[in-house]
Amino acid sequence: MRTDTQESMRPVASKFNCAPCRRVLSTAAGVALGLLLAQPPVATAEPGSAGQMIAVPGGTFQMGDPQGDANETPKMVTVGPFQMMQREVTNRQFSEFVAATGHRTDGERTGSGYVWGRSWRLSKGADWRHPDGADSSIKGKADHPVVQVSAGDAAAYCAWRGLRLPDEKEWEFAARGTDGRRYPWGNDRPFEEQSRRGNFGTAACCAPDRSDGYERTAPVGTYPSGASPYGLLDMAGNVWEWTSSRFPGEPDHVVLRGGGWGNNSYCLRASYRHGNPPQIGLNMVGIRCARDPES
Ligand SMILES: [Ca+2]
Ligand SMILES: [Ca+2]
Repeated sequence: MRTDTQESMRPVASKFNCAPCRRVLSTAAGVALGLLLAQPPVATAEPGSAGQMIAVPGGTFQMGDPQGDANETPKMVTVGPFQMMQREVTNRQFSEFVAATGHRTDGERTGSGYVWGRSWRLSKGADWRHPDGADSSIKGKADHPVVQVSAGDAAAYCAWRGLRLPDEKEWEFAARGTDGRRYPWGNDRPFEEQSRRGNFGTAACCAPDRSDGYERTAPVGTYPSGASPYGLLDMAGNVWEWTSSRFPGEPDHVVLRGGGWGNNSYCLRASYRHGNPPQIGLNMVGIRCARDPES
C-alpha cells in the first residue's frame, strides 16, 4: 500500500502531498524503545578513492516500525555480514569514475533532472555536474554527495569500484543495528540540545533548512553525532540513497532509503521506505555502495 508520504518524493507536482511527513513521533514512544546498545565501528582500510568501508557483522533484527507507514509492518529479518561505505559517494569520487570510463549519466543522456523547489520539477540541463539546474555547478562541492544519478548510474559506479548497491534489508540493518532504534544514532530527534545529527529539512515538510549552513547538500560526514551503531555517517539525511531492491508491489520502482536535506524527521527514520522510477535523477538522491565480506 502506498501513501502520500511516498508520493512526496515523486516528481509529479500534482501528486505532491507531504502531509504524512508532518507526523510527529511521540517522545514517549521513543523512550519506550529502550536503551541503546551502541557498538564500536569496525573499519577496514580501502585502497584508492572508494573511501572507507565499514564491516557490518550481519544478524537478525526487527525490520520496520509499528508506528510507521503501512508498508513498515515489523518483521524479523536476518542479513549476512557485508561491508558498506562509511559515507555517501562524493562528487570527487564520481568524477573519477566518469573520467576513467566516460560514463554518461541518464540525466546527461536525457538532458534533464528533477529539482526540488516547492515541488519536484523537471529541470532542463540538470545533471550531476549541474545538480540544481543548468545554471548551477558542483564547484566547491567536491566533498558533497553526488546527486542527479539514476539507479543505473549508481549501480554502474559501485560496480566500477568492485562494489554493489546494498539491498534494503542490508541498508536498514546498517542504519539501526539490532536494538530497534528509530534513527541511526538512537531514538532522540535529529536535533536536540544543540546537537545536530544530520542534514535534513524543517519541521514543516518538505523544506530545506539552511540554519546549519547548508540549504541543500552538505559535505559527507559533516554530522559525526549522527553515526549509526556501526559508524556509518549520513545514513539519515543529506541525500536519499538508492538500493538494489524493487518496491514491494511496484516492480517499476526502486527503493530509496534515509531521507534527504529537504525531509523532516519522520522520513529520516531508518525503516522509512520510498520508491522511485529507477531511470530518473533528483537533486536529493545519491549513492552508497556495499560489498560482500572479503573471504
Ligand atoms: Ca541543512
Ligand atoms: Ca544519506
